[in-house]
Amino acid sequence: MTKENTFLEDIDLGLSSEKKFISSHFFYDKIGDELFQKIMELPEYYLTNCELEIFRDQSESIISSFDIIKDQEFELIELGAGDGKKTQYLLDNLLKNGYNFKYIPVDISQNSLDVISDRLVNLFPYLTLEAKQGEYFTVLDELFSSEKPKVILFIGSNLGNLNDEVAHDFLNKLATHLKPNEKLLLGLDLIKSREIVLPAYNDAQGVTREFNMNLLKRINEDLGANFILENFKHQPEYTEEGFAKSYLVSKIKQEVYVKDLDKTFEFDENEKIHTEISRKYNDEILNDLLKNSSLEISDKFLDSKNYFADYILTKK
Ligand code: AVI
Repeated sequence: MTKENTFLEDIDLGLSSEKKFISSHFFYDKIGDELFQKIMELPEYYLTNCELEIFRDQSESIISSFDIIKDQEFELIELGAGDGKKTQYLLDNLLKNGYNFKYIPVDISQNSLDVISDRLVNLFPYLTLEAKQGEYFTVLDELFSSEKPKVILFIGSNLGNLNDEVAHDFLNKLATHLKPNEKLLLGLDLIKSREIVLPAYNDAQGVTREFNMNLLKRINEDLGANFILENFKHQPEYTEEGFAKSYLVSKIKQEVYVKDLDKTFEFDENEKIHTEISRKYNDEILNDLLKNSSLEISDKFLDSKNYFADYILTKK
């Protein structure tokens, strides 16, 4: 099945459903990638700076928690290439301390991998880097055929974009790839007050609004739909149990035609399309997700405001 077919089928499913939804992984086309880069630089989007601070100030302790023997060659696998700005602190420290490792960023987007590879190879001429393009688990299946010890990085609270059931399955699947005592470094945004969380998803410059609206633009452009963007608004919500959710809300009663489906979808006034979940966590929630898995929390690194945590999970 091609990517376009999946998009078409998923949009059909989501817009036909009683509670309308569009999967957040469709945010990330070229424009979406650029908007997300901008989001990460917004003053309200505290997640990036908090995790950056953890990596900047605590890389040495993080590396100790990996429990790696210095001379033994190991592979540091990062799921989701990002821009490398946080990981670079870890790489710098590993190189300075003479660790023998290969850094393997994994991403579905070859473009993202090219950008991060160029940046890091320029910064660290002695870094051994081998980028791998593909779906996480396809690449992991391939990588785990080698016997070398591994550490997996999954940072940026990317797990939070999955609902708890899917996140539980995802962690379980990751665990099956690790050998006893190998580590997963998992970066998670923590539960905190709505006064802090909501602005992160509703910034004053309107970048997050544009990011959310870009979904409708994509459906118009890729599937020949006639969404009128002005007829929808961006609406983030937050529940104290730690669920930040984003919606696109229809301002009026209206119909939208999707040419590639030859189908018309009706929207009531104030009807919502759910577009994203950004889960916030604490130890209890994470332990629940790890129930019946072979991973356990062995360490935790916090930023100075206690907003964000990088957990070290060890394979039992
Ligand atoms: C990629 N992910 C962790 C971001 C988040 O915070 O859920 C995506 C995002 N959506 C709106 N702003 C940022």
